[in-house]
Amino acid sequence: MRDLKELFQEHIQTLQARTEKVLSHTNYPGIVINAADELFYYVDDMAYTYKPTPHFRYFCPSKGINHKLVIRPGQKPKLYYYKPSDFWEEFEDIGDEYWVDSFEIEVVSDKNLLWKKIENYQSFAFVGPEHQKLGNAKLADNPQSLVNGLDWERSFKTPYEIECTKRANEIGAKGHIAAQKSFFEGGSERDIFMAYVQGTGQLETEHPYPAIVGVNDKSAILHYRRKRTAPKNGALLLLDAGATYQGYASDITRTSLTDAAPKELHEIKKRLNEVQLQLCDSVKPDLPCRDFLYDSQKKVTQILLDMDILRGVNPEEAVTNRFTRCFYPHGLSHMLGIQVHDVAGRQASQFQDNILKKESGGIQNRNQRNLGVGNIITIEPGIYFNETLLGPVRPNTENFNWEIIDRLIPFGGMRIEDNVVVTEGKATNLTRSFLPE
Ligand SMILES: [Mn+2]
Repeated sequence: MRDLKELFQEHIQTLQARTEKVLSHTNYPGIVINAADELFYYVDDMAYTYKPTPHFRYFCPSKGINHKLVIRPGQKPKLYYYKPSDFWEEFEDIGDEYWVDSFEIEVVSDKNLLWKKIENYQSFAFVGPEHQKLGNAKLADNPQSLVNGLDWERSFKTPYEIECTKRANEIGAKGHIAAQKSFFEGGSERDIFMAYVQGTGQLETEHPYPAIVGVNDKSAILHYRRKRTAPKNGALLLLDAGATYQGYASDITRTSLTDAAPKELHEIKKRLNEVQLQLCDSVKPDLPCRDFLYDSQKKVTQILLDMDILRGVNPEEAVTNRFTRCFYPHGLSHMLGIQVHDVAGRQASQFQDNILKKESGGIQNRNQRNLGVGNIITIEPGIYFNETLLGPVRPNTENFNWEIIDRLIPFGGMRIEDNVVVTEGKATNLTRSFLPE
């Protein structure tokens, strides 16, 4: 395996070439990318957890605030590195990290001076927030076609980015293993979450999104955030939690069941796992994600039919009639990268805005494009028993088996999610090698 430095050097060369292509198409002489300042709570001197602008992070792994990056054809990227003299806060030295040699670096200790320097890049495109801080300088404020062009490129991951995502999966998997142990030992949602944090060795602020730790019925709330101290000794755990490596996210979901869970749930989990692995195996270049969602909806419906939870319809009808949506109410897949729901999933082509908006059975996938080599996507089918979704169809006693459904509602539901790289051959599953189950 090549080391990270070598991979990064190749990454930055690729990004330089990609950016030059976007610049020549959009007729800007260069780009200034702003990592952005901190944001503060209302009438407070406490700041939100800081994340640099993703466009900045794509080029530069530095986590610090206010840095600015200038990309021009034929020149090494120039990094204005913000480092004031301050005794309240630590502003880290650049150090000798693997990425430092790839930039021409100028350290600037004053924020206003930094903005003054940017004003010299007249007629460049400016990417990121805070364009208003530029005063009278004429830089184009986030021109849509240029941003689309860069976003599109960003959806094709370089070997460096794939390696970072792989490492983020390795870290996340350690967290999942520790969390599952806590669950099987009777831990509460809060105990399980603490075990996850400990297992990853990362602070919560370093995780890519707030972990979803749902025990029993709470597992059916898709973005459930509370971490309760009770109950303990749950029957079902849905854990959707990731980690990061140099800004790149993993996004992993596992569902665990104890013997106290109804036997139907054990069977559904076994079947859902088989379906999820089949879906991962069918990932390939040119696959239209909209059809892929439909395929997953039919496969999930088949499980519900085989288990006699749905009746008297075929899978196609169940999707169209929106019966499937009552159990599987979300998309199958999204792009994954620096952003957990990464960019360009709804772009039809490089310089077009997000225009792909097609539903399947009342559900829109975040990813609507045809897949391409280098895309990293999630595959995350689910089956839930949630009164909010099922209440409106209760009058239908012909197609829904309420005897089983009502027994399962107290246990919530399940989802299984892996991160997959599209390649020319068999897709690479970045999750299963670290977390087989
Ligand atoms: Mn996801």
